[in-house]
Amino acid sequence: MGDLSSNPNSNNAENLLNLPKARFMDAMDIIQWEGFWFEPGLVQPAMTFRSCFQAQHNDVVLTSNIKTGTTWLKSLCLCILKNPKTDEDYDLLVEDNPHFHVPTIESTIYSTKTHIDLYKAPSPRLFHSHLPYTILPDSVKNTDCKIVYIARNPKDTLISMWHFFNSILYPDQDPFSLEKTVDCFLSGVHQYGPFFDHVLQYWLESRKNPQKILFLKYEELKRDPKGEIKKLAEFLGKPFATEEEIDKILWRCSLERLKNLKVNKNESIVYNVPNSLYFRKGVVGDWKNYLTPKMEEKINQISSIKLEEHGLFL
Ligand code: PAP
Repeated sequence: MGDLSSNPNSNNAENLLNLPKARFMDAMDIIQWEGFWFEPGLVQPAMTFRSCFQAQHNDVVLTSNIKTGTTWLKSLCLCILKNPKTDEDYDLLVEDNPHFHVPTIESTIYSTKTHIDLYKAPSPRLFHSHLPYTILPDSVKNTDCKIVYIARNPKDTLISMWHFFNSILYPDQDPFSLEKTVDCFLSGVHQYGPFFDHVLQYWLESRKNPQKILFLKYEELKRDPKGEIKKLAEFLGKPFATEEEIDKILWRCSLERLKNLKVNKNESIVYNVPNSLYFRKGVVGDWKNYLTPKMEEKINQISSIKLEEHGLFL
């Protein structure tokens, strides 16, 4: 696809300067584009992706907001689509972190390693984006390629974000308070926010076109991993032949196993954070250990207006 940070459209650089800006938790600038907030460095690559990417009919596009189970989804799809069945012992996850094998398109500018040229990648091409549905390239929406979205309940997503932001602080930076993180999350002024609009867009599109978009929930994957991964494999056109295959993939992609692989320890890096930071607790309901009743109530209010009214319970 060429250099995502380059400017294929002379209007883009000018447009960038005119976009609304805000401070994200007093720590960094973020830019609003098409109703969503982004780290400044990601806007140009996202614009280029949107205007230049040509999807192929058998591409698989994984999508998600941040901290909703992306690493898990990438691992599962990698095993389903890319691990050759002829070699049972071959395991791509041992070779590198799932974020290396399945690039997040708009973030590849931060990559510390050379990524596979997506246009030349063997079919089916598998990649990921955190971009909202409305910003995806037209060719992704209008070809037969498949989209898989993973959603997670807002309270656990928020707690996961909070831990993540606090694990990448500069040496002299004060930790982010939970109060401030909750305010930020609810105002929508955070990376790929507003969270609720992001989820809702994919949810509504998946209901309109379930053959095209599979909407998965992190909590359902935890509750019924076998049932959900069967659904995923069938959607991807690679149904499992045996129960053993399912068990093997679930084990290979489990948090405990991935967390302890050499490639995810020892400060190895694919993007600009250590691989180990993608793996924390992976517990449903961890928010109960942190949120006050008042914070919980505020989040519930927005969830009920934004999501539950559309039949989406997270
Ligand atoms: P990203 O947006 O940076 O890619 P993402 O993978 O979407 O992060 O989310 C990270 C969360 O998924 C973490 O949740 P926690 O903070 O509540 O613990 C992480 O622990 C969890 N996670 C990562 N890998 C797995 C996995 N294989 N199985 C289950 N949960 C996982």
